[in-house]
Amino acid sequence: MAEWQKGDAAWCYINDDVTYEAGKIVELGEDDRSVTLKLASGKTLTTERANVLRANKDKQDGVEDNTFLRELNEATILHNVGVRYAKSEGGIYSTTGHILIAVNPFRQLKIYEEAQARALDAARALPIKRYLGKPIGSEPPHIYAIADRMYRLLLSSGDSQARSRRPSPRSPRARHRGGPLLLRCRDRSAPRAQAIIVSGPSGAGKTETCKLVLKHLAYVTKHLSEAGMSKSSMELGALLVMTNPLLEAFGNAETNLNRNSSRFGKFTQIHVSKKGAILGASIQTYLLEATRVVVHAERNCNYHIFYQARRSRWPAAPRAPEGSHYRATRRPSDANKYAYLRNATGKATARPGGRVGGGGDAAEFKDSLSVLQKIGVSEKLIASLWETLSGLLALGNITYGETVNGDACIQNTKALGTACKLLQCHDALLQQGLTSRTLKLKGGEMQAPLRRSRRARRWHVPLKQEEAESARDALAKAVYGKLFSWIVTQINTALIDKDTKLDDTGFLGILDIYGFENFERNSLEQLLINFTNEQLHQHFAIALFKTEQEIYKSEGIVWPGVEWEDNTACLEAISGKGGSIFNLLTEHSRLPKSSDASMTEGLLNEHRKSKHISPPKMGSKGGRGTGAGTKLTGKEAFVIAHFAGSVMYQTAGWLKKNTDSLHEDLSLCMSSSSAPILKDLFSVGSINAFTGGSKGGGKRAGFVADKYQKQLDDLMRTLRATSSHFVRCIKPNHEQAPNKFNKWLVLDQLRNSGMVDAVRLLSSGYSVRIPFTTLEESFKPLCPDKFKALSAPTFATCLLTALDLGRTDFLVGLTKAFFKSTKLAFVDALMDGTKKLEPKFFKKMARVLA
Ligand code: AD9
Ligand code: MG
Repeated sequence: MAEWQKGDAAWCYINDDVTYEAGKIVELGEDDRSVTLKLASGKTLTTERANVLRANKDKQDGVEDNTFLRELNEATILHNVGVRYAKSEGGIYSTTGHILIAVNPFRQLKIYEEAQARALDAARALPIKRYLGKPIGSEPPHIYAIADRMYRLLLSSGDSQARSRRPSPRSPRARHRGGPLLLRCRDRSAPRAQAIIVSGPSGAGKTETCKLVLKHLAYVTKHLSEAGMSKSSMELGALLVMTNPLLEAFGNAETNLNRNSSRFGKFTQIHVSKKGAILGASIQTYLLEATRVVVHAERNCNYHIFYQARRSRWPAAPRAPEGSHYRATRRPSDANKYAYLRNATGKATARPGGRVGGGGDAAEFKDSLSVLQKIGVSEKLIASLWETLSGLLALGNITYGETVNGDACIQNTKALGTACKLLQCHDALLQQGLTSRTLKLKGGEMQAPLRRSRRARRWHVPLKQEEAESARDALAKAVYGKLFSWIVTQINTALIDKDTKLDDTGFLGILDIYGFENFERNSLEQLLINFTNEQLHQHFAIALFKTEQEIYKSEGIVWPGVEWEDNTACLEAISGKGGSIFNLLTEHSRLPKSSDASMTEGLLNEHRKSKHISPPKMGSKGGRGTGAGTKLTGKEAFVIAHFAGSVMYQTAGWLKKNTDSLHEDLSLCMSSSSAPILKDLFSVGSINAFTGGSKGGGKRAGFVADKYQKQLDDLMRTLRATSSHFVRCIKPNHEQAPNKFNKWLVLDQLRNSGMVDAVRLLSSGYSVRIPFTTLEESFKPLCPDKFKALSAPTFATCLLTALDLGRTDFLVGLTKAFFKSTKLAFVDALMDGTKKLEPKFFKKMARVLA
């Protein structure tokens, strides 16, 4: 770090609310540890040097690529992103190297649609067309630029056809910035697969971003279709965009953080031919939040589909096979009538207009229905689907009382009757499954639950009220989880022609996955989510290293390499061999007499000396907030030091969650249903609600964490084989309001998304990159004529050596000079004209030239 000088511009960390405030150094403490600043607010403040970061000059405000900032640190990036956000619609985007930062505008922008763009000044408009075939950096940052780059890279790694789509020679603008040179040339070594990884917290705009990527793809493939394909590329592109509302109807819900929150992770793979046509696509989903079906918090809702369907006629006209029966009604049934639609306060959350941008529940119901019909689901199955959803609501209305023996008994038999009718199952079977469970004798075979066994090899053990309620809810969750997987399977079937061979084709992958979570209470779901983010962070780091290496390589420079804090040890602690969290969880889930507390104790014992797992601090009450929970001990919670910060996990209920078992009687009851969908979903070898695949697998395949780990392993293997592109979505405020930029919230996300680490990586090498053109514009007019004719690299070398920069302080590439950040102040002073070029300086230049 260069020494501070009086008059230096700086960002001073004030507190978590204000974050950084601009100022100027007015005094340097004699102890070498403090500085005094005059802040922009007029205040004078003495603080530790550790709280102060270097600032850029004003003229650098709002640059498109954060790496163009001569001072790269978290304060300058935060400031730059904020300035851009306030300045223009397109300013929601900026880049850091090849990473796109997208700040949610929370309003409709005119930068996406052709029609809207045309209405604007054509030169400033940003439709898809503007980005076609353009290298990154030649146009302002945009998601279309990343989508286009991805598509071009995929084609350029293909056959000779790709050559004709090579980007046009770079504009002066691109040359000025240096741009990503690797894009200029055809890259035969690039993988035949590209992936875009979109991350960010809930409501940051991940799903909208992914939809824009799809829209771009549908646009570019619109006119491409290959002879011999039974489904044209254009149809498939349109189908991909079109099926989104159906998937969102089943997998998205209103939460207090996002009115259209995706409650599952999604990886879409689009197979593309060498000529650029879409051959087929498939969607893999992860970790649907099934609990939401039975319980949701205040200001939250159940899945959209339940409300959409209330707008339809289906509850009143079940089993109607005609499409005409599914009309939207004007008077939906009252949501308050259904226990599963009421939130934790006991009332249904008001839903003024359905899903955001969806046109209201009635219109969305029609959309969902029309997608189901378009993807070829039969009327019989559609009717069965509505009935089943309706049956789940009826199931939720079943309430329990207690018999004289203290066992559970169903109170409202009317709800039970409705549920049986809609789920088309045997009344007595369902009633029995909801109030008791069959225990088998060792070696005995499970028999039809109602049949009395002469050999008495089984018992019906009555459930207590709480157990019965949880059996009812487990059934609703299992049915919904399977329904969701079934919907995904139907979409996938429509998106892929079974006769199309996809083995050797390249693909574009789009990953829309939950961001890092740290709540007041963090449970197993948060561990799985944060484990995903830990894996993705590692992938990000490796990919970033590679990109950085390529930038140097494209400039003809050997990359010096930098230090990076590796998170492998943390990943090992969670999922590695031996006593990792997942292994211990599996072990304790198998032991009949184990408990959450004994698992937690065992875990902390195993990791006594671990840097990554520790007991909760004495008296801690929860995650990052003050928390209202009870004090936690080493039997109820543990802490993991993640790359994005420490998270305390509370382990109550983990063993139950991990086994996720629907008791066998209820499973059998569903498989004996005459409803076409249920029969299918609960038959042997049916869809696995968790993974969407079919049942089966190794001996650990039954546990939730193991299944998820396996699913994630597959995903990571796929991602590692791609060339990955990263989009970091940022939520600028909690109120989901336009034009509101909460600096602390944004800074927190920049840190959690690894952007600050990325900046550190960029700035610890030769982070200051000045294009030759800038050096020439600034210095050539000041130099004697004989230097003006020099080529750009020679001029840069002479100039920088004459500036007394040491051999290791800078590197000269093909289009720009790379500097150590320590030399920035000196270079800046010269470029500002603060330092004069003396005649002796030109003598030095001449000596270098000689
Ligand atoms: V969650 O983790 O699924 O809860 P996401 O997916 O990150 O979340 P989403 O894409 O659903 O967030 O965006 C939330 C809302 O922000 C959308 O419903 C839009 O109203 C708004 N949004 C997001 N991106 C844009 C955009 N580029 N332009 C306009 C946007 N509005
Ligand atoms: Mg989403």
